[in-house]
Amino acid sequence: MTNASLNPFRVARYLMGAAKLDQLPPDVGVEVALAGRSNAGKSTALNAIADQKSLAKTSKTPGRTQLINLFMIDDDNRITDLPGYGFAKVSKDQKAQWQKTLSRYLQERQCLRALVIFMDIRHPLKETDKEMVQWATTANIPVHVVLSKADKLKSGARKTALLTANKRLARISEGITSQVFSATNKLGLQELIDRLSSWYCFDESAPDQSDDSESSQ
Ligand SMILES: Nc1nc2c(ncn2[C@@H]2O[C@H](COP(=O)(O)OP(=O)(O)O)[C@@H](O)[C@H]2O)c(=O)[nH]1
Ligand SMILES: [Mg+2]
Repeated sequence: MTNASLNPFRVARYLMGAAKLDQLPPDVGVEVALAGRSNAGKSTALNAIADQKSLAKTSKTPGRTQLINLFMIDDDNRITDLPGYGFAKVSKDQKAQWQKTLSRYLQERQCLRALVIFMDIRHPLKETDKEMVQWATTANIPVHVVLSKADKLKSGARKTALLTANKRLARISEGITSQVFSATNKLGLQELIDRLSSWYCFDESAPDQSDDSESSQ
């Protein structure tokens, strides 16, 4: 009856920003984390997934956030927006500290179900991207790679880019999935929503509101 059953992410809302791991909400339920270099199109993608204009702040100035931003889908399911890596205008010390936090998050967060890594389709698998993939696979976290801004390439070049990326990913680890995506023309949006949905535990039968009506009479 609700639109949420078509796109469960429509009800997503901002929960909090955490500068440190101990500020994260209790380690229960399911989290899927979004990662990528600054400017890869992660925030824009999140807005497209949630069908909201400004759920995640999109910015043309890369490297601002150093917070782990959490979005709540329902009581049990969250999306984690990891700070963009690559361009961050921070000191070496801050960078090293941040890498430590990130790798600890991947290794220790029990509710982390999967990692989605956004890469500009025109230049995927930069050194930092490969590092992310490696950390996640070492920690046994499934990785899904999103080749973003696919509208920037023609259909043939898009296919080639996907094939090439898949070959390179297969050399890092087996089982990594990937897709092309464009927030501009919604290419691959449903594929991404379906992929995310497969990791979450959406309880279709029970209302998640904490009211005491058990079911409709
Ligand atoms: N052409 C195109 N540009 C995009 C797309 N997604 C994001 N952008 C642009 O890329 C820039 C960075 O996007 P943003 O979502 O803030 O990247 P983030 O740093 O990864 O969160 C912005 O100027 C967006 O408008 C897309 O699908 N196609
Ligand atoms: Mg962003």
